[in-house]
Amino acid sequence: MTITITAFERSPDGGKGLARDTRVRWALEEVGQPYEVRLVSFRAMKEPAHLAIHPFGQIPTYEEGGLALFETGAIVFHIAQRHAGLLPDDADARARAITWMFAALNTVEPPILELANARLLEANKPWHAARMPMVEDRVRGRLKPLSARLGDADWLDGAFSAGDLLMASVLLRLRSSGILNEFPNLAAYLARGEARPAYKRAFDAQLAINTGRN
Ligand SMILES: N[C@@H](CCC(=O)N[C@@H](CS)C(=O)NCC(=O)O)C(=O)O
Repeated sequence: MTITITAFERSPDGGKGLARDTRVRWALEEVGQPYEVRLVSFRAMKEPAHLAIHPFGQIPTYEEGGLALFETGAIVFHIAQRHAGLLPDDADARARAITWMFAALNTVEPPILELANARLLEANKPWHAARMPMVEDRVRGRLKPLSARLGDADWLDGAFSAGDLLMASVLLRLRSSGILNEFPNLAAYLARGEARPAYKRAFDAQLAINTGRN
């Protein structure tokens, strides 16, 4: 059955791989599943045809036969459950990997998004400079324990899993802030994720669209 995902017709990041279709592409590449991409404009995302699949009018979505999903966490989880390569077979190890998926999206990503929004949308507000240290410290408050837990391991819990895929995807958004460099083991962890051939394929595919080279 053909898998079709949606992505921005033109991503606001110009192809840095921060749009969340990259996470879904990465998961599909890791498990070796071919997929098609339907590009959507900002306007089309808010129109009934897209809202029928994604109630919040966003990307990415995932369609396979009669199944339509939204939310990258749910999509990556679905891919990881259906295909070998992203979740361990052992039940306890699998539960721990799923825990890291939730930790990435529920615990680590929110302050990182807050920082991104503060930098992008609030830079001209009179209170911006006073607020930034607080927002950055909230990010450090998550990175410090994450860094301590990772230690000198390659991945968060044994072999690379969907938990690492989502955690690395979340950390990517910090690159331009420099904060990640305060935690060298996390910077190296992200670099390991980006060095995976599946990530490179996913990144290149979205870059090709965003630079008009597809
Ligand atoms: N929690 C959602 C967030 C989806 C999301 O924020 N998508 C962004 C692109 S990365 C989007 O579509 N933004 C446009 C909009 O919200 O209008 C997920 O993980 O899939």
